Amino acid sequence: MSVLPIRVLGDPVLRQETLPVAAVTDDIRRLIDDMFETMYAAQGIGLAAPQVGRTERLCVVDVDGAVYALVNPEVVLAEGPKEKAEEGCLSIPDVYGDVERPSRVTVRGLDRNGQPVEVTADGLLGRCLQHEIDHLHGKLFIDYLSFLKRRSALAKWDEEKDQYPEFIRHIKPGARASEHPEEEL
Ligand code: K2U
Ligand code: ZN
Repeated sequence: MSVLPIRVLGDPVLRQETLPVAAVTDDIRRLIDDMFETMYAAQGIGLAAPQVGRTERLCVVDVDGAVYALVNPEVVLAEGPKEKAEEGCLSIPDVYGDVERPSRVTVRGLDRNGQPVEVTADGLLGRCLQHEIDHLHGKLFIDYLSFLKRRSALAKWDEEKDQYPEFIRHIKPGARASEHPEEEL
């Protein structure tokens, strides 16, 4: 398994529509495994294929131990009151904004074995699923911000983006926050 470089805002791959996966092959399973490795190393709770430069329609999530690899996922039901919460994105580091989303979604797709899977979730898992599925259609959380908040977010990104030549963010393998920082000497 490999930790892959993450594509950041400005890379056109983040704005492309992904392609449905025709069959869940060993190559797709390898990509899924690499995406989990990359997500954990980046201390994320979700990751979509375009964020590692791939156009397959798939994402991975791990929210408090609720772990899913979803191939060709789609939201089949969005319900409940809209809820606003702060979001970030591994592809737009250090930029945050409040996003309003339906509080509960039902998502259908295929798992890593090509078997149908259906997830109904609210809370952080529900939000993460919506964030990741947006990625698969070229949509980013900043698109939901008001004009002024998006302008402010993009101004901040303008200050940060020079750290990522060619829109590539390199992640150190195994770069998890230590549980015992006092030991990090
Ligand atoms: O797709 C991504 O960029 C990973 C996102 C997933 C996410 C964004 C907003 C709300 C929920 C999930 C995050 O950057 S992962 C970082 C993170 C970690 C803990 C809680 C929220 C976000
Ligand atoms: Zn994101």
